[in-house]
Amino acid sequence: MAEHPLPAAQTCLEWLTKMNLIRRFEERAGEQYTRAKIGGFLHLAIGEEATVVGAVAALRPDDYMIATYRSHGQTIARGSDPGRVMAELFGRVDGLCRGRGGSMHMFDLEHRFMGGFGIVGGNLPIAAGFGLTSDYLGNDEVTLCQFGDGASNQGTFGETLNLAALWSLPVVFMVTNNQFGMGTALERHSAQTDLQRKGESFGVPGMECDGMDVVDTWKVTSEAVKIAREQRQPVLVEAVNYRFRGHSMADPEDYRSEAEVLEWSKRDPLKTFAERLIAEGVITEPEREAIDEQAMATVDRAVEFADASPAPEPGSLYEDIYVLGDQVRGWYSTDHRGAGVRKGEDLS
Ligand SMILES: Cc1ncc(C[n+]2csc(CCOP(=O)(O)OP(=O)(O)O)c2C)c(N)n1
Repeated sequence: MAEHPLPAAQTCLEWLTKMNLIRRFEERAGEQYTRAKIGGFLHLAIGEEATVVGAVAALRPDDYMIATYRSHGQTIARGSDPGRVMAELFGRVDGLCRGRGGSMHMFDLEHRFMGGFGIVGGNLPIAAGFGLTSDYLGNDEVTLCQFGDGASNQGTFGETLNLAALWSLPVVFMVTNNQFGMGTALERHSAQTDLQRKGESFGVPGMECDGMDVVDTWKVTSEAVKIAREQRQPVLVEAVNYRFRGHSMADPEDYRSEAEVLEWSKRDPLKTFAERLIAEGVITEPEREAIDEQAMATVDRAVEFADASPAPEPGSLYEDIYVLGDQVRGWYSTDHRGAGVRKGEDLS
């Protein structure tokens, strides 16, 4: 793929700073997980920072973004405070979702980051819903929906792309092809491995970007966003990248060789972008080091902030629940009258 000229120096600096912060944040999150500060699952996107930052750079602040359970970076890139993201990982009250969501369910309405989503492929129909909302309201906001290569095999993929094309919804679907769905390699789970083509039969045009190159990701995503915004046409973008860590923190990684990881790590998006900026005279080596130190200091503060934040009160467990005991009219809730199936009975 041809190398694009760099954008303005200020933009390059911004991207490098964000990618560096996300990398350090995730490394530290992994460390905190092993110290049992973080419960549940933790999916890191180390190696995928160019895809995250390049895609976010193509959006306006009033555009919507929705991603998967692997979305700490997206949240930070959209502008959420790293301290609040770390506090969410720790399950504390100052977390973005007051500690209710954890790693997989980041959410920040202020920055229009509409989640973090744990169900593989479950975020696609929701993205179509945002697109339909923009259409209904008659504005030109675009939705960017990121999901994995594995998710492109889900029924929701076809259902959503079909409706999005039929209803001309302004949604950019970005399939992040990090080569694996958990431990299953792309060629073992998808008949069509040229993922950008998967929307063709629905009338959704495809594009591909080098997800290890922040400039290419930004360029291609910007083009897709422009089409969605101006022509009301959904687009599918395949971002080809690689995750350097396991699927989640508990992954023996026996489905790939060390040599393969090593080969891809030569294209480490953070390292290659920093080296390019130095080679083209945008920054100096000491400046790069200063950016890294700044990132580590921000992450130190984020951990301190999360540590100092209290756990939610046990009594708050019943807050934000849609239906409570005496409002229940169905058989699907806990039945306080004891065991036994009473399907369809009215409990009142
Ligand atoms: C509907 C559903 N099925 C299965 C799972 C379990 N699961 C979690 S992640 C994952 C793999 C998804 O891979 P991919 O879409 O490529 O995303 P990646 O993890 O590589 O970012 C699976 C099968 C789930 N969360 N939801």
